[in-house]
Amino acid sequence: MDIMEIDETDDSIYKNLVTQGNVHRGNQPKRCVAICLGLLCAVLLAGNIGQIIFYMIINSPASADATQTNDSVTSANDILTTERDRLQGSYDALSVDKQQLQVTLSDLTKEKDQLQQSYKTLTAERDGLEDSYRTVTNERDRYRANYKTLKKDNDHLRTNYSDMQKSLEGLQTTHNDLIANLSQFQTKYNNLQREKEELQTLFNALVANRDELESNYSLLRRDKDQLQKSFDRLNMSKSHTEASYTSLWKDKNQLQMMYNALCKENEQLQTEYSGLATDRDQLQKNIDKITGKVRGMKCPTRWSKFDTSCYFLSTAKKNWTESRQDCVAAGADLVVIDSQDEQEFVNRLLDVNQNVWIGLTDSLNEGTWMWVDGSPVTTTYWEPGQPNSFSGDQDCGEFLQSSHEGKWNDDGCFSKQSWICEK
Ligand SMILES: [Ca+2]
Ligand SMILES: [Ca+2]
Ligand SMILES: [Ca+2]
Repeated sequence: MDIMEIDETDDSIYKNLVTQGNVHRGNQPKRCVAICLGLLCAVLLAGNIGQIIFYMIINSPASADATQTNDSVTSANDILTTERDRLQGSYDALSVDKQQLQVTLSDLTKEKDQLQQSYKTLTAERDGLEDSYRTVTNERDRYRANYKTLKKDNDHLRTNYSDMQKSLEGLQTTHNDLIANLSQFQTKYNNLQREKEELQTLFNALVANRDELESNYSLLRRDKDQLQKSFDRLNMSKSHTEASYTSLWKDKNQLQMMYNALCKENEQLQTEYSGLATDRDQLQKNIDKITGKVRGMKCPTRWSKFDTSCYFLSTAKKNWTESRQDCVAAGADLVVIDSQDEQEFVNRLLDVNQNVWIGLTDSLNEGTWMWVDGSPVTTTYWEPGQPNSFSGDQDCGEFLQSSHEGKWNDDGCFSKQSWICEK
């Protein structure tokens, strides 16, 4: 039940009260009028009866005889007596009714007074109710105004409620997401806890390192002062270097020009190299053919065949120079050993612990060993501790036979011993 229903109910109660008061006030005069009308009807009825009797006496026949007159008078007297008795009865009845009506009138007067008193009371109550009605009406208007305000507030609250409902649903979704994230965060928290313990261990180690670094810092501080001095010196050097840099920049430009010239020359050489490579390939083919033929050729008597060369082991003994001259006289030269297989072949030619000259010397440039054909010495088989240029006079190479592959030694070129030629 809302406020409007309260207002309407109060209104109807007031109207009923007013209507009932009016009804009570209206019934009192009606009852008095009814009683007066009843008394008037009774008086008229008595008048009519008297007139009827009078005309009946006047209109009776006069020529009748005395008997008839006496009979008529007797009859009229009887009728009148009867009528009188009846009227007397009616009168008595009316007197009784009158008394009753007077009693009733008295009662009605009392009742009227009571009703009058009630009317005054009801009027006062009505005035009070009217005041209350106005008060209630004012309150109703105030309540209506409040109701409108509350209705607006209610609509506003409903709108807010809808928004809050949506927000709640969003918050519920967010809550579910947060629950899911919470488990992830819990896992991450555990991982972080474990990492924290590891970091704590590292931290302790770092604290120890920091203490050590602090002691090192003092040392570094001292070194830094020294370095600062060095830096000042280097700064001076830098100025000199910048001057040198300018000079080098000029040289660089010149070199760049030379480089460009060399590039052109290189391109020409590249072209020539391509031509030479072609010639080399052709020559290689020719060499392969000749090598095949040479491998098929036999060596002279007392010469030994190995690969494409023939080897001669002397029985005579001469110094290194004479030994080489003998080889040259035979169209050969002292042996040049340029492979592991050749090293082992030479070793097999010799008797046990036999030493022979080979085509190895550093007589032109002490310490720089060369083969007699001018090729550089790449792979060597020197005896451990050799070449030692013992007494400062050992410039020729000799081969020392051994159980495996043989070893080399530098010896005085004047020594007389066997040699091995190669051609
Ligand atoms: Ca050789
Ligand atoms: Ca030497
Ligand atoms: Ca030596």
